[in-house]
Amino acid sequence: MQTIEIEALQETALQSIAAASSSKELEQVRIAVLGKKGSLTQVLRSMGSVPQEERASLGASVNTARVQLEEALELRASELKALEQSAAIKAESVDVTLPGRSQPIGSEHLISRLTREIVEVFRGIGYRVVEGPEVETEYYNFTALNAPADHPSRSQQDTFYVHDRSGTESRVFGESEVLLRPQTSPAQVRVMENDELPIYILAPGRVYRRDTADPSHLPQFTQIEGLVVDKGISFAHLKGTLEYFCKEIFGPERKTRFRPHFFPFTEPSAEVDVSCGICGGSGCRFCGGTGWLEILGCGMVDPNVFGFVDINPEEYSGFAFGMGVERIACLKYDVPDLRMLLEGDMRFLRQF
Ligand code: 2NM
Repeated sequence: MQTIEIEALQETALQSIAAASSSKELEQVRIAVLGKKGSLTQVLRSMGSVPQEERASLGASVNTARVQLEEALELRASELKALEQSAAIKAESVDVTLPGRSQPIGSEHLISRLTREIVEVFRGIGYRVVEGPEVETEYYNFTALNAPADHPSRSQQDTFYVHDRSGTESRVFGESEVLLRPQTSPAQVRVMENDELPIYILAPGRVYRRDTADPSHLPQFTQIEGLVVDKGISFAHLKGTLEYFCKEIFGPERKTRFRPHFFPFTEPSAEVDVSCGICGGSGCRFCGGTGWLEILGCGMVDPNVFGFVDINPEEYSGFAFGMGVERIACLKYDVPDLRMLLEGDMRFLRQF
């Protein structure tokens, strides 16, 4: 081994160090030169067999080569580390100038909110909420509510009956045909059958009627019915309760009036009107020139209904009422068409 060979080895190694394009490649160069079996390491190991007179100068050359290569390796390592770090940062970087993706925030629908508000008014005066099935039987929906066998609301024209798969036979449960409830009162009948007296309940929920959608009808809507059964309940309690409710929901400036009406399940019965919010009662197109808008039906529970649920009408009396929430929403917010509530047009819904 000659000094000149060591210098050549050193030169080749320096070139490899300069050419290494990654830390991994550089590490391989280091192992090839300075590792256990590296080229320079082998030279160092063979120093013992070098003749005495050459040993000092050859030793110095080998040492110089080792020191220089170590320095070159260290320098290149830090260069490559810096390059690799900035490449990694670039690869992971986020362009903060890009426009963000907006997350539209939903909100409670007008009908859900109004249902909740109406329920809150009655909870405030001691009513509790009950719910019942939307698929009902003719017994709970009509028979127990004193609707005669030939009452028009029982007909296929007015009520959705559930049929079998072939669509030819009515579905029957026990003795009774199965239908989509057109009112929530069957839930109240179940309460009168099962619960302790007195009863102060509110039954909100979805109901179904065979009507074509138009400005004042929907085939499916939200109804709220109320029922009180207690000792000594009179029509005065009914009037006071519903007048209080109207003031809470429509505001103290709106007036109410009761008109006699007929329902099979109440006697006497009445419809309640609230003064028109557009004209204030003088008459306009919104109220059909009458100054009044119809908002609910009500009455004293017919003793025949009590007969079906085994309540003694000599001991107890009660009143009941029912209203359509979509209709109340239109009258409260002066919306001319019930269908607007269901169209999902955000320009409309955002106003409430
Ligand atoms: C109405 C109008 C009048 C009503 C009656 C009953 C029950 F279960 F007690 F018989 N629940 N709801 C009732 C009375 C509903 O809706 C216009």
